[in-house]
Parts: sequence; C-alpha cells; structure tokens
Amino acid sequence: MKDITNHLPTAELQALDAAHHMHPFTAGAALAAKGARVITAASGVTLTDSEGNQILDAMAGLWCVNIGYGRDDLAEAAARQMRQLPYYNTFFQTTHVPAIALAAKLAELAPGDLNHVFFASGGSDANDTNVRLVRHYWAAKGKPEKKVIISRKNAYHGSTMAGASLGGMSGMHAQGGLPIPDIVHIDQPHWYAEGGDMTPEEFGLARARQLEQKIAELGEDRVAAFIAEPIQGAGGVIIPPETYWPEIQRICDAHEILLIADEVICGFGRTGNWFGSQTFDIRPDIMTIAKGLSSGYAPIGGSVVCDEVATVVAEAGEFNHGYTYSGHPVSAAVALENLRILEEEKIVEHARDVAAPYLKAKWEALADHPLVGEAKICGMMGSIALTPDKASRAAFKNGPGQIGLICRDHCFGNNLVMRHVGDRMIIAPPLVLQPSDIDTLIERAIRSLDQTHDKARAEGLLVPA
Ligand code: PXG
Repeated sequence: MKDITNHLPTAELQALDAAHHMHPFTAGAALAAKGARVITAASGVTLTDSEGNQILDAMAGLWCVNIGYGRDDLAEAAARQMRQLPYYNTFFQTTHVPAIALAAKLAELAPGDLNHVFFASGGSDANDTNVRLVRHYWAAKGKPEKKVIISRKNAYHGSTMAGASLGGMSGMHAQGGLPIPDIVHIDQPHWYAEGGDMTPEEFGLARARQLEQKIAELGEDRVAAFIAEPIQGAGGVIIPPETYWPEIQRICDAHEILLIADEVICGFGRTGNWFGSQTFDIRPDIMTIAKGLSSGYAPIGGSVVCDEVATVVAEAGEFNHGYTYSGHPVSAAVALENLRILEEEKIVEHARDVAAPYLKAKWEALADHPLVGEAKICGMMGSIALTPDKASRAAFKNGPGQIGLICRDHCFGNNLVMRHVGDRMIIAPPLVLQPSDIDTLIERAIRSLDQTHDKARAEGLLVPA
C-alpha cells in the first residue's frame, strides 16, 4: 500500500476515509457521499485543512484543547516519558511516577477533600467507574439497595453503556438497549426552551426540586447519587438559573445522596475557575475529569474522589475494576505538563480576567441579531438560540436542527468552527484566545448569522412552530 500522508490530494484522502473509517456520531453513508473535511495541522487557535484553509477553532477541538495547539513542551513531555517508561500498569501493587505525581497534583488543585484519583482513558469510562464506585461504596456501608443514580434529560456523560445511560440523550437511548437498570432522569434546567412563563429563578428552583420529588418517589434508601454537569455542554451550553445549584446542593446534603459533578467540559479553566464546581459553589463528592486535563494532547480521564468515599472503598477489600490504561504514564506525563503550563502561564487567570470578559460583552451583543433569541456565556463557553420570533422564544416550525445546520455550514464556509446543537449555536474556544482572535470570531459569527438569516428568509423557513 502506498504511504498515506498529508500530501495526497484531498479527494483521495476522503475516498480512503469513506472506505475504511467509521466516524463517531455520524451518518456514515451521507458523509461518504460528501467527503469529510481533512484537518492536517493546527497552531494556537487555528486549524489548517487539506485545502489550505485557516480555520478559527472556537470549539477547542471537542471542548478540550484548553491551552491551544502546537505546544512543543507537551510533545517533549510525551517523548521523554516514552523513552523513560512508555507503559506500565497500576494493577498488582505497582505504581509509577507520572501517575503518583498527577494524582497528587489533582488532589492539590481540586476543591474540598477531593484527594483521591481513579484514572481512566477519558470521560465515558470515568463515569462507568463512578457508577460502580458509588454502588460499591453504599454496599460497603451495608446499604446494597442504595444504587439508583439520578441524572437529567439532555445530559451528556459519555458513550459507553453506563455513560450513555447516565446521559439523557433520547437518540442515544434509542440505540443499543439503553439505559441500563437503576438510572433515572429528571428534567433539565433549560429555562429558554422549557421555562414557559416562569422567571428563570422560579424555574431553576422548580427543576431542582424535581430531584427531591424523585428521591421521595424512589425512597431515599434506594438512591446512591445524583450526577450532573455544572453547565450542560453537549446539550447546548445550557447555563442553569442562579437558583438551581444551591437547591440541588441542599437536597443532596439533606438526603444523604452523593453528588457527582461531571467536570469533563467545565474542568480546567473552562468556566473561568479551575472547576465548574467552584464557579457554582457546588461541593461534589466525586468529580469526573477528562478533556482539558491533558488539553486533548493525550487520552486521559478520571474520577476525583472525596476522603470519605475513598476511605470506605479502600477498607472494603478489592474494588474489582480498572483499565489497562488507568494512569497511563505517557498520558499522565502530558497531563502534568499541561497543568504546569496552565498554572505557570496563568492561563485560567487569562481566561477569567482577560478573554472571558471581552468575549462576554461581544457575545451577549449577538442577542440584538434578528435571528437570535438569547445569547448566554459563562467563562469560555457560550451559546445562542436561533429563533423565528424573539419575543416568544419560539422554535422553528420545521423542527429542530435545520436552521442550526445551515448556520454551522456558513460558519465552516467563513473559516469558523462554531457548532450547532439543534438550533443553538455553541462555542468553547481555547482558553488562550486573545482579544484580536475574539474580534475575528465575532465578525465571522455575525457574517454567518446574516447569511443564515438571508437564506432562511429566502426559503420561507422563518416560521414559528
Ligand atoms: N462527560 C461530559 C460532560 C462530556 O462532555 C464525556 C463525559 C465523555 O468523555 P469521553 O472522553 O469519553 O468522550 C463528555 C464528552 C459533543 C460531544 O458533540 C461532547 C463530548 C464527546 C463527544 C461529542 O459536544 N463530551
């Protein structure tokens, strides 16, 4: 077979891709007919594709490249570790320095008494760990029936059997026999779409109190944990009303329910603090981490666990759980180097004090666009809702996703990666974004919104549901 390199013509790469590569969350036949965009290189906040386009990546890859692309120090850290010790496991009473150092560093960074780390390869398998861990914890405390986990509709917690079951995506539950038993879902705190005539504050309380109602319905002695993202990411960057999290915290405390904060997207600076739990004053018993932990340079995730849960599990004998790559030395070394850079270069502070305030002012002004019903942002994750009727927050008559997709395609055409979730447009750019990048981002976003508006109007699509 001939070498497959960046130098092959795009069409040839696309044909090979279509013939052999199955893409995640993709309609395979439709993509094969169209051809995937081939990304060949990246630097800072900019991607290069096989046609030479320079694209501003306002999604930081898949919400993960927090420190930006092209950092040699991370490449060096990986190469150094590969030469020193490319692999060893952490089973059978062995350990190694990268896993030790990373666990200790995470214990230092994580809030409260979250002092213990169980490593995984990403966020999905870390959430699988969480399901087994919390059930095992309650069983070890003599309460084996305390095993139901409450989650939320339209949550995203991964793609494994447990991760997708915890998630509340109906399209995922419809495939492959999900959810697994003893996982239940309450409604999401999505005021714009579901809040009706309530104020956001009333609605936040009402949605939080569904947790208390669900606990009462199931019986407190059956509920192990509640899991939630501080801000729903894949669901459409849904920032909950201010009343929501304090009430959730009160309910978990009052009913002896473990609180799992899924920080896979919100962690490592995304919301302007190290963790989303700090931004919303949440005191989780367990945090799920991945993505920004290594800025996506190497696959790694994990569960950061509080003293009480870790101690009970440690004293309960063997926890029959683990992955070949739990604490993989190369991934751990890359993650450590990433955390060093985030700290030493004060990138979280840059996001909080420089990039986020500048971006917020410009992002929120998008709400003035005729196609935009709301524009919300927290730290470095934002969303706008597209609507045919601003006053009523109406959805589009043709159903969700049509206008969002048109807008996403215009963004691509304008060299901007801005995603759509239904008819919400979302961004989560690298934290190292500078004000001049933000000007470019907003300029391209407005151009894309204008083009979408023109097309939707011309085709008679601006009809409220
Ligand atoms: N929890 C959260 C909150 C996530 O956002 C996972 C867990 C799973 O992590 P892994 O590393 O197993 O993928 C995620 C991942 C999207 C999209 O379309 C989002 C994610 C993954 C794939 C697509 O926005 N988030």
